[in-house]
Formats: sequence, C-alpha cells, structure tokens
Amino acid sequence: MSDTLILGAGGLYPPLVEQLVDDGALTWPHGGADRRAMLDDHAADIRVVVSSAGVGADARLIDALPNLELIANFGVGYDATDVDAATARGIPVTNTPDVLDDCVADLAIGLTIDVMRAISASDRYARQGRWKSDGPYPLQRRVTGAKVGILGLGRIGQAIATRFEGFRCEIRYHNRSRKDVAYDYEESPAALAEWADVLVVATPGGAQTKALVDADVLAALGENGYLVNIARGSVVDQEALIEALQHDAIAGAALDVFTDEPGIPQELCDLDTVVITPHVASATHETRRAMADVVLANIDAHRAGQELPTRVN
Ligand code: 8YV
Repeated sequence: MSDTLILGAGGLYPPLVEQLVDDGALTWPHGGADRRAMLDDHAADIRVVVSSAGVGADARLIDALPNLELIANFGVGYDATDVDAATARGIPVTNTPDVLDDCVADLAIGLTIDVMRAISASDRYARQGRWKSDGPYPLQRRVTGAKVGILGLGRIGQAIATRFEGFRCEIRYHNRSRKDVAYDYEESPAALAEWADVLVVATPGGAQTKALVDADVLAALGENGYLVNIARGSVVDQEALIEALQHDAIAGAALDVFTDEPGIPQELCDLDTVVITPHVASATHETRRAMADVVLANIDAHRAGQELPTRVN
C-alpha cells in the first residue's frame, strides 16, 4: 500500500521489497534532495516504515512522519532505529527474532573454523601458486576442544554455544545477567577474554554495548586468542582491534560486522589473519524468507488491529 515507506530496500529480501512495492510502497531515496522532495509529497501518507540493520528510522525521520503508526524492522537487531523516539510517540517497533538464530550461529561457527584453520588465507595461498613456490602452508590452530567465550548469551549466543558443544569445546559466557545454563559465567568481558581461546561476540548493538570489546579486552584475549563478531560493529572498538591485529597482540579476527558499514577499513583487508564477510549472517534464502514473513505478519496484524507478533517496545 502507498502508506508504506521502505528504508534501505537494497539490503532487504528482494521478494519482500517487490511485494510491498507492487502494493504501492515507496522506497527511501539515496540523496538528501530526493528525500526532502519525497517527504514534501508523501510525509503525511506514511503509516508504516520498514527498517533494517542497514538503515533505521532515526528521530528526525520519525519526527518528519506525522501519521506514522508502525516501524517493522527486517532483522532481530533494531539499534539503527531510535526506539525511544518511536515509543515517545506511541509508535510500536517490531523485529524478526528466532527465525535467524540458526543461520547466524552457523556463520559464527564457519568464521571460527575459517580464522583458526586459515581456510580463506590458505585458499588464497594455494590459488597464488605459493604451495609450489613457498612450500606447505604454516600450521594452524585446533578448533575441537578450544575454550570458547560467548559474549552475550541470548538466543543467538545459545545457538552458537550448542554448536560448539559438538566440537567438544569448553564454553563460558558473560551476559548482562546470569542465565540458567550449564556454562560457567565470567564476571566481565575482560575476564571472559582472558580465559578464552576464541571470544565470540553475540550481544545486541546500541549504546549499552558500545565498545564493550575495547583495547583491554583484546589485550586479555592475548596473542593466541581469536575474536569472532557476528553481532554489531559498534560492540568492538574497531581502531583498537586494528591496532591489536597489526601488532599480533591477538591471533586473528573473523568479522561479519563493522563500525561504518558498508565501509571496511583497508587495514583489516590487508591482514591475512582477518576473515571478512559483508554482514551476511542471516543472508540465506530460507532465513530471509522467514524474516520477510515475520515483517509481513506484523504489518498485517497492525492493519487488522490485532496484537503485533514481535513488538519490542
Ligand atoms: C539484518 C541483522 O537485519 O537481524 C539483524 O539484526 O543484522 C540482519 O539480519 C539484515 O542484514 C538486513 O539488513
């Protein structure tokens, strides 16, 4: 319907965007002048905004839409949207929990194996003909039995932990609050990092977790430790991470998320001890379809005046 505005359409599930656009939805233009023109023409019509990790509804946009009734976020993390501003206006925000846990956890395992076993780095080595010219690839680190620290033991963190159990890993965690689980709790991110061979970041983003993994946590992780981040770039002090990697103060990092996406610092790209994926943890056909269904279920429920299935505020 033409009362819907899709933010960051390029980063969503294309069939969802097609379906909404076929129904008359507008897509948020790239340029500032085009945005102003769209708001001049349509601000009063917009009742539903579809947001995502890529582009959220900030306070300015929320302010500019006088009749906004719903922000339906395509993604479990809604830190790009100003939920306080929405709540102040009585506007519900919804997200897409649960349906993406498995794919995000799968990628966390893949990234861990890649960075410890140098899959991508040794693939490059092999393709460059260096096996022949330089000899066998240097030895790597064993994943099975490694000590895995999970920072943020929510649904995704638990799905990651369960998978690591299959690798006979010892698991500990740090979280805002203790959980009723069989894993030992560490009192701080630094204590968890000190203990762990691999520190997996699985917290929400936002102000509360900003730079939770800082220079001290990286120092505690140490020269034999690996960092894996499938959460948000904001949770890790990216400058401190680059510094630690450049000085071999940690053994490596596998990153799906970055501070200023889609920008990735060249310093990270230049390091063979870093595995990089472009925020694809939920990006499978199956999971993106399921996320789209949750977005549509929330929009449909809103239009029917029913309770929203996955409201966050
Ligand atoms: C994005 C995510 O929503 O669920 C999240 O929090 O970060 C992702 O699933 C997706 O990439 C669309 O931007």
